[in-house]
Amino acid sequence: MTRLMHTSPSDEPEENLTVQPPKTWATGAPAVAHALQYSLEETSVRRTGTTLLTMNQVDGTDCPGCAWADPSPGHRHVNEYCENGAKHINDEATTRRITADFFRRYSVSDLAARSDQWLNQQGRLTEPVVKRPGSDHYEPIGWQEALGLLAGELNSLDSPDEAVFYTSGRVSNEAAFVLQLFARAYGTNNLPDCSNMCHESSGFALHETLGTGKGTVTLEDLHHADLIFVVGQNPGSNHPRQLSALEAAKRNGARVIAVNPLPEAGLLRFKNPQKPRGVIGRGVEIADRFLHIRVGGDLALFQGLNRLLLEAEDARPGTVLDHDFIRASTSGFEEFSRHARTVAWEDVLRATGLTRAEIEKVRDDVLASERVIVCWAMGVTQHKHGVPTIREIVNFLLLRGNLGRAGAGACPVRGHSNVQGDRTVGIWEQMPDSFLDALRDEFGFEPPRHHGLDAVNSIKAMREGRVRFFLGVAGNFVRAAPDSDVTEEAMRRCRLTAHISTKLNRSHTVCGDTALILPTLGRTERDIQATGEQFVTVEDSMSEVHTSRGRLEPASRLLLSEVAILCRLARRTLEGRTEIPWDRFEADYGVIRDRIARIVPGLHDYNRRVVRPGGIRLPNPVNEGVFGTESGKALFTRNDWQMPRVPEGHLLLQTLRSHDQWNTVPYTTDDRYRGIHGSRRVVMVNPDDLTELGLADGQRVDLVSVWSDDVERRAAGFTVVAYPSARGCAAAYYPETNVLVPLDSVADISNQPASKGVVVRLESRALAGTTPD
Ligand SMILES: Nc1nc2c(c(=O)[nH]1)N[C@H]1C(S)=C(S)[C@@H](COP(=O)(O)OP(=O)(O)OC[C@H]3O[C@@H](n4cnc5c(=O)[nH]c(N)nc54)[C@H](O)[C@@H]3O)O[C@H]1N2
Ligand SMILES: Nc1nc2c(c(=O)[nH]1)N[C@H]1C(S)=C(S)[C@@H](COP(=O)(O)OP(=O)(O)OC[C@H]3O[C@@H](n4cnc5c(=O)[nH]c(N)nc54)[C@H](O)[C@@H]3O)O[C@H]1N2
Ligand code: SF4
Ligand SMILES: [Mo]
Repeated sequence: MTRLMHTSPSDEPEENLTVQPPKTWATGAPAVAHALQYSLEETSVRRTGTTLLTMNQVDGTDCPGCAWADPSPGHRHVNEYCENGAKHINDEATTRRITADFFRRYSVSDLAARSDQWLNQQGRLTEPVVKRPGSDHYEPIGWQEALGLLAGELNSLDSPDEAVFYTSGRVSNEAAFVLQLFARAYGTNNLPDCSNMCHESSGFALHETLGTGKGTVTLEDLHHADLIFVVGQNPGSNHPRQLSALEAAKRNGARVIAVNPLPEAGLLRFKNPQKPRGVIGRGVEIADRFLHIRVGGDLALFQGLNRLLLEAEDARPGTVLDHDFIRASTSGFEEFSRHARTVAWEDVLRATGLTRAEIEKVRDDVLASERVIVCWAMGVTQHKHGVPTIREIVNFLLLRGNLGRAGAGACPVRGHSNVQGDRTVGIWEQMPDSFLDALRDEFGFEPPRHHGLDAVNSIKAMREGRVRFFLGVAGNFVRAAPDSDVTEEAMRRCRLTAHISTKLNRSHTVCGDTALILPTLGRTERDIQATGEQFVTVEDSMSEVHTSRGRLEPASRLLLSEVAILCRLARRTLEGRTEIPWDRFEADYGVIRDRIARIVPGLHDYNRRVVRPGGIRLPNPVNEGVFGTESGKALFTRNDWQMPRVPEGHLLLQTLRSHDQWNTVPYTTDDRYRGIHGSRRVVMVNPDDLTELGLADGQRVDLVSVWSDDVERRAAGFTVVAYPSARGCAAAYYPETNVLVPLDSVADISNQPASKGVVVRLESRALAGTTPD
């Protein structure tokens, strides 16, 4: 047996952990104080004022945090940000700097032994650096030479498909469009992105059933819904302003049902920091009903619920289902309903851990509601059966015509602030022919038509030597990806790895023969090009496209913007091979937007419309009653039973975010709402499971994942925390536990890593050393 034991570097002393009872409310006065404290540690008082006061305002800086939508211009607060948005923006606006001295002092091996948190804390990257073959140190390099190295490498590959270009959703529309244009003009669709690991399951399921990969609701819809499901989401930490929307909905009479294996603070009670009442009062109860579901149980829940709705219709024909809508606008109902009636209750109850009475109460809520919205995030998408689960959610919405009308619909809550926009402008390894045709017509070259590599397949291709060049823009690929050791080994096989980044992260320490770090402007910074000051544009989770303009002086005068780096790289690589005006793109981002306007439906007249207060709302055909599916109708689907099988003595582990991290970047070792302080190497387990497993609260264990290959994946040195997680389910933080997620453990159809459905056993540390290899 091969043993993969990833002791992801950790500088935390073990004895620092303290555990308090989880909080039952989120976002009150302590949250604001906490954000300001973090801001002041990272930056100066004046910088904090500049960044926070313009955040999410018309013509201000878009929050680089999550993709939650801003209220319409007349309804914004002076402080239109949350505690975590403030942390993200100040993490970028820090006054700490990494200079050439730093890389003389620390070798790549030294840096590889540091924790994610330490690497981030070193501050902003300030000049391009290179690690040359055979060396263990980065050293300064000029931009010209750096781009020459990249271009030379790209032009020496046997095929353009030996290169991959990864992006995260922090990238603006302008930079993303330039990157995909460059990749395709160069000859490849290898454009993996963070979305491959995030909402890919939503994209596939919604596309197939509704003909659009995007959510169908606006903030207004949320405010006017009667019933809102929040499934597999922790908005108190990850989309804090969603709580304001839920609060507004509740004021208008909505009920909220939270579905989660953990009783997350923000789902229970919310104190709105933007209102005096919110800071001092008891706050609003958010969830009227909390379903303490087992990890992976959501498909079963919605199947059970759909069955109950069909039976309610049988009992009172003509009163439950929206027959007109089903007849006129959907197909597949018969087959779906035949199958739904066969769902066995004992399976549903086992998979969900809920009682039938609980699910019947949800049915009653649904029957009492005209307008229903289902919100979901990673708790739903990151499962083997993520796609069928979302299809089943669509079935649920279709039954009562909860699509295409006000106050109702599907709301996949996106992660990165511009992850949705990047897809709109062409970052996807599988863009449809209509988009590629438009690129061809606009730019006069034939883009490759065969699909490119997504995140998981890129790793496989690197591992097999089929990919030898990796460029990452605005992310931390090796930490975000599953199977950390496998991914790192694959990355090290590349001839060249390069990253366009604002801050240091582990991906910079896992190098190909040659490695480059290309430092760039962040969103908070002034971006001045040949024609003057530039702004960029981004799209939020509700398809609103708006501007973002930085105000701060750049962290270093050697920084280039992402657009500038990519345009220069493209020009250098493709010299004379295309007519694409890279120079003009770099000088004036408006020229890029003019070209996007001619390619992306809905972004016509982009430059003029996007600067209006509130920007552009991209049309969603579903809301005009149009389903872009093959049949032109919304599709009911039949989803066969799929549940994770967990052998005796094992738990189903979900890997999740703490309150104090941005994806792969922990800011501190605290998770305030869950009451965990001083350590991230913890595993949360229900006390009854601990008793059954013969383990104790506070005990040291290794997490060992179980998969069908001969590899033992082990995350060593975790402390058990007794926690009210659903029975049979454990939770631990990402990215420390990514080593446990096998590269082959992916969602069916979407190929998204199944980061929330990892079968593990807990081995007490005393025994761990003696496990046979
Ligand atoms: N502060 C902060 N904000 C962020 C991020 C961040 O790292 N930090 N990341 C951004 C990004 S890229 C994303 S994608 C989003 C992620 O936002 P979330 O999806 O909220 O992120 P996770 O921490 O992965 O939390 C998953 C939630 O789903 C629950 N869950 C896990 N498994 C299941 C299940 O099987 N069923 C159900 N019903 N629930 C389950 C967990 O208990 C947890 O509450 O947040 C974005 N916003
Ligand atoms: N086990 C497990 N794995 C997961 C997940 C999980 O829940 N569990 N979640 C998945 C999800 S939803 C996602 S989205 C991915 C996230 O994966 P990524 O998006 O790849 O990771 P981030 O941590 O957001 O990337 C942080 C880095 O981005 C760079 N950066 C920040 N701002 C900028 C900028 O403005 N410009 C540039 N050029 N660089 C910038 C900084 O260098 C920083 O170190 O991880 C996925 N992986
Ligand atoms: S909810 Fe999201 S977008 Fe809004 S301020 Fe907070 S982190 Fe930023
Ligand atoms: Mo994400």
